[in-house]
Amino acid sequence: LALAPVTGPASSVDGFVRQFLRNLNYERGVPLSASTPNDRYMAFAMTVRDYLMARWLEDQKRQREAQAKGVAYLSAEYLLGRQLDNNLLATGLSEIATAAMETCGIDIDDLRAQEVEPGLGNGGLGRLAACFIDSLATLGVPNTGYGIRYEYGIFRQTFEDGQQVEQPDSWLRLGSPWEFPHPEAARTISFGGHTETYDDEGTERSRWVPAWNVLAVPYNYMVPGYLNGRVNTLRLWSAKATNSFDLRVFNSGDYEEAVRSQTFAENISKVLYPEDSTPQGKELRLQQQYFFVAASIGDFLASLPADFDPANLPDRIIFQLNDTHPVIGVPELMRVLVDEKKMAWEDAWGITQKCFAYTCHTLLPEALEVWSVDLLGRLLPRHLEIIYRINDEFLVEVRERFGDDEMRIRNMSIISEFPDRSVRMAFLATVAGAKVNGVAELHSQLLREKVLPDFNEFYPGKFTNVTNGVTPRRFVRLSNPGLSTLITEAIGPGWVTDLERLRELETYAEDTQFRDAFAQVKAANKRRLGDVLRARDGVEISDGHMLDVMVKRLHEYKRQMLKLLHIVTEYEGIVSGRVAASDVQPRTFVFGAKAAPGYVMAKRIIHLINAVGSVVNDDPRVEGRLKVLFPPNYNVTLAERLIPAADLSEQISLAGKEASGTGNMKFALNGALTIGTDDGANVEIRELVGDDNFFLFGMSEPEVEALWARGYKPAEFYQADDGLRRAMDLIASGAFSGGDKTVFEPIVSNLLYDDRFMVLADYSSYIAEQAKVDAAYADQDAWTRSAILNVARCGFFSSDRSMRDYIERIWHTPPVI
Ligand code: DL6
Repeated sequence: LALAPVTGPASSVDGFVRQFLRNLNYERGVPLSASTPNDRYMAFAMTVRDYLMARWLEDQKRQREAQAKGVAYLSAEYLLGRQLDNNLLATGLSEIATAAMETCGIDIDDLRAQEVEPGLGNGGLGRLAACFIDSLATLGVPNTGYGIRYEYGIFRQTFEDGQQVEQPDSWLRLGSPWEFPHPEAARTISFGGHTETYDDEGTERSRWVPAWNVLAVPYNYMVPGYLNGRVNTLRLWSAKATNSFDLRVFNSGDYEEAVRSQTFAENISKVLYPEDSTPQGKELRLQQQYFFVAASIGDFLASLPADFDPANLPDRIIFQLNDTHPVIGVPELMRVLVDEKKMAWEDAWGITQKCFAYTCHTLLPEALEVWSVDLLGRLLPRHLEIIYRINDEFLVEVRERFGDDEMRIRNMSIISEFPDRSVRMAFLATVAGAKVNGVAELHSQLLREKVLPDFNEFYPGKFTNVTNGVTPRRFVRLSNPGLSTLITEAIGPGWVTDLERLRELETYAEDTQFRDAFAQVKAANKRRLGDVLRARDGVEISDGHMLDVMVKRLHEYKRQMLKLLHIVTEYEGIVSGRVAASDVQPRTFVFGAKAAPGYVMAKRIIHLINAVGSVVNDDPRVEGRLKVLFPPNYNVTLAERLIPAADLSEQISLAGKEASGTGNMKFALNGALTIGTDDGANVEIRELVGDDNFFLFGMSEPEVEALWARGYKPAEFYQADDGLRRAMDLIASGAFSGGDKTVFEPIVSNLLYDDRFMVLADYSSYIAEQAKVDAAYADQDAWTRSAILNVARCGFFSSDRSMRDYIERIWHTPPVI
């Protein structure tokens, strides 16, 4: 079928206005005079969309015709952030759109404020996926991002008495203008039942006889490249019941029973990562994983011509596994090839091993997913059989190579026997993947040497590194317009797609005028943040304060506690009278963090941050020189305001625990200096910006290991450091809990007697380095120079570069011209 001719609304203010009013009248059914803010936002977004439509259709056609190899990025999370500005930027329409809205008497900022961000991710992993698909579109590489259209994204965080309360995030309540549902293209996804063998003209074959199924309905989203006319697709699946309700039961009056199957099916895409501390939650999560992966693989296969030879699959697709969540795709592809396409097992396995690659995003053993054999067998019996066979054959190879080294075989088996028989998804991904990568140099090294050393030995060349990156479009060009203009005036606009060109700024670091202008941009960004926080949370940012920011998920390994001990130390110094308030460098400490709903210690730490904040902020002895802010519900939208305003970026995880970090890159690219450990991508940031422009503290990973080996006793560090003792004692005394010593006692005891993440061991080094930060900040001009050098030297951390690395080292998917 021929596509409609490539046309779109006229790229003029008039053309935009006409299309906007058309959308308002014909799509929303209202005249401008009677429209609500949501009507206007929806019509505006649809208008921007209209400008992308022709390109999107064109790109789909081009990709189909080119039959080029593409990337199917399989990710359970996409933390997209707001779409409106990004899409305006990609089309180059900002000025026209602003003028058009002015013509209509509408303030474009009011429209922006209407957009609810789709928070379909928890943190770094989901945001990385969103950066990657942006970069692939910008590079012109054919890509479909596949995931789940959660009806409720990451919870909305509020605080009650300083404690986290989770509210549902109903991001779809007012509709989303960016999605295109295709119920006609729904796929049936099966679960449960049993397997059987049958005779297929003399060959014994297996088949799966499922017990129940659901529909996976695709919702397409545009993923525009930056000013290149390219638009890729993000396809998110929503679960629907195959039978929406039982009319017979309904008519008999049992309304609940009549819609039971619908409720059950739709639960699958209801909410991002439901609590997995209950068996029910775990099962739902596995259902989610299989649901989106089976739909995505089926979707891709269905897009191929009817006579396509599956032997050629590796020439057409690479399925990138974003962590272990989509790994059930491996036995799914095997099932399709062997049971449905009737391929020989060996051929199917050869193909599968070329079609998948696996990215690991963690170093925490507890974050490497395992599924109990019981559960997997109940939900996906055929897949379990396939996994067993993959494992059997793999272990035969291991024996051939290493002999009957039973310990090693047990260590490498995809099926673990302890504590319960279960499937180690990271092992399955490693055995099946053409490549396995970590997300920063140090992480990849630790993955090879510590997490999967036997596999690294067994598969020479399979392991590689691709250091993460962030999209410069969203995280500099859009979020920091002041800095963007300054950079563009200095070196031209090319940096937006070629971030290494920021190097050209190095010489400007020596230019007084440029430094002044840079400092002014930072000051303006702080004022802008002040406006946001005042309107959002009713809090103020004080003039002349250093903005010291720690934003990331709340996890003990990330060590928000260490930051808090620094704040308490500063506070204790003042209230004890040992330090004059007037001698303290004024600082505003900003936290942003959500804790997993079931993570009790993380929630306690949130409570303590808020408690310390209320005491410190209200204590007149502090003379307003220390301030703690913890705006609730940290999300991409807030990050875009917070990061450009920051002076100091806190990246203080225990060395060897943070896989990479991406916030660290965003801060450095926006001219914040980092105080950090030698962990994750901090290592690479420090190497690039230079020791003089980075505040390094704490143990290195080998030092951490050595301390564990010696036997870590946190109480010894407590005893040995007066400052630490005073800070901990102050918390233990009930000073932040109205005199009640019990409230934060579990935190104090945990630090003293367990301290898995060695907060106390790194305390003194952290405090000493913070003193250097204070001293450095006192020389504003030198600080600005360092900040400029951070920007100039961090071009490496563009997700465009990450994508090029994936293409070169793993995918081999050139752009389609
Ligand atoms: O690779 C993206 C991001 C890293 O920057 C963080 O260091 C890492 O913690 C995060 N990992 C996860 C996955 N957790 N698990 N499994 O969110 O990935």
